[in-house]
Amino acid sequence: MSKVTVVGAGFVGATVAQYVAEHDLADVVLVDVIEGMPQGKALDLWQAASVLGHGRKVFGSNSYTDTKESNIVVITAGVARKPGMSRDDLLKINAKIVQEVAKETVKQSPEGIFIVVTNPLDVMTYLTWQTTKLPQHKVIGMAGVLDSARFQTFIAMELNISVEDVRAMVLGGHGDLMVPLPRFSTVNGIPITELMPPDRIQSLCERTRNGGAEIVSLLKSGSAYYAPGASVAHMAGSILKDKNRLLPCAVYASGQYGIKDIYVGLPAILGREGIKKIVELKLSPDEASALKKSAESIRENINVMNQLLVAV
Ligand code: TXD
Repeated sequence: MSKVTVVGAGFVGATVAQYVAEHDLADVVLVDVIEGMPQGKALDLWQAASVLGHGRKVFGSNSYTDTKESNIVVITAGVARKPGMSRDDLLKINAKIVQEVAKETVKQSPEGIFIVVTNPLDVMTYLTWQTTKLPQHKVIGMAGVLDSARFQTFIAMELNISVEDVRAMVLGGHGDLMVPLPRFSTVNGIPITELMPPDRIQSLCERTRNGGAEIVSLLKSGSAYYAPGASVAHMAGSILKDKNRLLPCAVYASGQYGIKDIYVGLPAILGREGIKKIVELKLSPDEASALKKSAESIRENINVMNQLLVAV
């Protein structure tokens, strides 16, 4: 029996629970600090199971003891940036939350694989690794699957073709400096560089980099949750079914691509034990320097976080 715990039963957390159950991947435990809310969403999702025709159970709880022996722990707990709040304020608040969640969940599931979703993503994934003291391959961040899904969707829209045939790769940090890779993005094996002019590709890359902000500005309050939820469920499926999918994930780099000792989005093979391998591609000088720049900005943020946490 597989069990997935999702901490933070907000928009992304509840959507992860929905897709994991609907795709018959595992039973789900939804945890939140708000009393009654995870229980209500879980009961609603469990009732949907009888209509949809799967047998997965969804429990809601305010207690970590209910999460014990999970195969996967997903961390979405955190707060969103509010007017007047600096990036550092947000970093500090979410770092305290993620630290607490990581500490409590790893006690219950010391064998689990952790998928981190809370922003700032690469830094929170590093913090989860630091806090849980788990091996690096068992702590993974979700961002690259989502950013690549956005790029894939924009490519399909541009060419007016089915998104099913589009595969794209976005590496680097989950922020303005992310690195979409048109050379490694194809429509059923045909590089998109053969199918559209460079200026159109550049504009799709730009839209991808702003993909999160585009949705925030349309929603007015809150941020994206369907595609993020689907992306987490996709990663969970590769782990639970030991599928060895090659997906861009935030992984601990130990020298790959010339990057060391930080979490950053790289192509990786994902199976039962978590990250089985980081795949190294030969990047062009421009691609390599964009990835380095993105990695340096993550490193700076990790340093800021460590200073903020020491100061508490
Ligand atoms: O690509 C990606 N990684 C992302 C990241 C894509 C989408 C969203 N991304 C980030 O995920 C977003 O910036 C946030 O940091 C998280 C969660 O986003 P969501 O939209 O789900 O936020 P909500 O709806 O505010 O949910 C957060 C929940 C909320 O119910 C809080 O009560 C809960 O987190 N929370 C806690 N739960 C447990 N324990 C603690 N301490 C706690 N603190 C808050």
